Amino acid sequence: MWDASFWCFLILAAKAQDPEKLLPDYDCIRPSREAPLLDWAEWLQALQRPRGEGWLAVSSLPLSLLTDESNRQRAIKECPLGLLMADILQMLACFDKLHACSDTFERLVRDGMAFFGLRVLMGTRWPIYESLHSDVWDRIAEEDRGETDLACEDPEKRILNWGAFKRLFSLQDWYQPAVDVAYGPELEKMWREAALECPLGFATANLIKAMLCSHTESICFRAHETMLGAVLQDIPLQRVAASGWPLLHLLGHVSRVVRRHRFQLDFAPNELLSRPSPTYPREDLEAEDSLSMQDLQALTALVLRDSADDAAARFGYKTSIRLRLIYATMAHGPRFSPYVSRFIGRATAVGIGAQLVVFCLDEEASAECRNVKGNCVRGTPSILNKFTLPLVLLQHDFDVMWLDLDVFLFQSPTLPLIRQLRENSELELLISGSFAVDCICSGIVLFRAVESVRSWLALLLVWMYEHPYEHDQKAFSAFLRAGERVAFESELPVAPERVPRWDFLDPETEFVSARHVDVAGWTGDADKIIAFHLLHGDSDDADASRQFAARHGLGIGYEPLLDLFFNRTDFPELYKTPVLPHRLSSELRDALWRSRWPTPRPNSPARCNETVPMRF
Ligand SMILES: *[C@@H]1O[C@H](CO)[C@@H](O)[C@H](O)[C@H]1NC(C)=O
Ligand SMILES: CC(=O)N[C@H]1CO[C@H](CO)[C@@H](O)[C@@H]1O
Repeated sequence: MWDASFWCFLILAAKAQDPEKLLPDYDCIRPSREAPLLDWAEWLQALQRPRGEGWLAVSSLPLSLLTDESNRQRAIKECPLGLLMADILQMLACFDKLHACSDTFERLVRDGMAFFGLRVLMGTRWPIYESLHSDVWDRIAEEDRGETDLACEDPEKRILNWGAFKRLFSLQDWYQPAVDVAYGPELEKMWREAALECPLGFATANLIKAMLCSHTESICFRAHETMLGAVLQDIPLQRVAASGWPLLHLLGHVSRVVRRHRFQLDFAPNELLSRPSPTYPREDLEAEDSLSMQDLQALTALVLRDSADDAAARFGYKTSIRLRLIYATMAHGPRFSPYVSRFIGRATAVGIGAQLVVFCLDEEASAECRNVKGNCVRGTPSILNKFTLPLVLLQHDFDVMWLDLDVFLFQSPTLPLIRQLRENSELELLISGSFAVDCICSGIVLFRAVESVRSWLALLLVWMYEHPYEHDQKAFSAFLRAGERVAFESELPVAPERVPRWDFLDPETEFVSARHVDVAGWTGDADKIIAFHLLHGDSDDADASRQFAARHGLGIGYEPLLDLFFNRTDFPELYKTPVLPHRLSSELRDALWRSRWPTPRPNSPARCNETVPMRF
């Protein structure tokens, strides 16, 4: 049997600069070069079918292979989370049969879970937390009570009425009452005592706080994850289950609610993190490229290179600023995909259609894009793709301007970009901002094709990949040192002096946002607007963002501007000519004016920061 020290192998491996190790394949879904011990991806898929058939029933082959010690050694290199999954199923089977093997497997499972922690286990597709929420525990609950009072029902406990806290979780809507206790004065004043007096109650409070942190100020996530992990590492799982604390259930729930992406990439790690070889594209290697890379490569060969070079020649003739500029966006889901063809139509009307690449993350987006003969790259839904497509384009020496799909172009951004870069040719990254505070908004970003931007964006992508709860814009801001925080300074992988030289795009009149949040808006001359960001909600798939918005009353004055601007069957010329929307339709004019500030932008806008209490 192997033990916890085997996990050290993984720690050492992760330090290497191999792209495959920097973006680890936790779910074991990437094609492997050598013949694997078993088809992990196929097993994973079987585990994800509706539960009816039973996890054990679809796992007999993997489980029998993994009883062999040398196979386990291979498995820990090939697919450590698959091995952990197998051990969980073995453990539950042992407990179910009241067999002595339960101790061995319980120990292995606890060590494996401690090694990976909440951050990884919340993101993986292996149903690790789901399987821990098992009815096997109910059947053994009576057998295994230790001496210490893990249930904390004893009224002599001093710090908190733990029993009352525990019973909150049987309420229909336990969230707010549980948050109130977790952040309450008792736990704030005496968290060390609380950890000793009732470790599982303390762990539960930390899990709730990790959940709140992950969608407010995520910098505090790690502290709570550490506290939770420390408690769970010491207490056998059967005792956690028997204590009545809902941890084994909540782990799965919290993961579902806060995760914004999975460990899945459409581009291969080396396509993302390495520079293409000088002889690229090499036809003989084409078969090894990802589907997204094949699409992009075809476009690059056919049109993009020429379009970007044409534009560079056209706009750069009198200046030292030569941008080989590609515009990029992405779309998926029923709110966005239907508008892909009109987005492309508008881009073409203002003169940048040939340089626009659309990352089509579902079938409808692809169909819309193909219909208008756009430059389409196929992929699958993930917020990570907001970073992956620009990074791959940068690796291929294109400058990239990212535009969220909920941006309505009034005019081509190319000239304003060149003007700003001519004023300060040192700038490497330009980004849109808010009107009344100096917060960045990553809906519109220019990445210049220079090494500092490439390596910065690569580190940001790796960070996002490894933190499934992280919000893309917040991470962007933190990595630019633009006010928001996702980690303490010493934990960020980019040193301040390695941050690209960046500045805001004009947030007052040119690159502006709808006043759905009160710090956004525009002022001045509407005819000078370049891009209007309609702020049509979060592009990731976290339930938490929506729940948080609903609870905190965000989105006051919210209007479906995306539909208003992109669903004008009455004004087809909006998507065929560069006509300005407010000159065409009084409805659009009124909508635009509702975001207008009567006053100029404050000379010193409020500092961009957020504060959430950070307590254990
Ligand atoms: C656009 O408008 C049409 C007609 O009003 C409507 O049927 C359709 O659902 C709208 N599309 C979206 C994506 O809302
Ligand atoms: C926009 C915002 O919340 N700004 C705050 C940043 O922090 C300072 C000092 O803590 C506050 O005074 C600001 O209001």
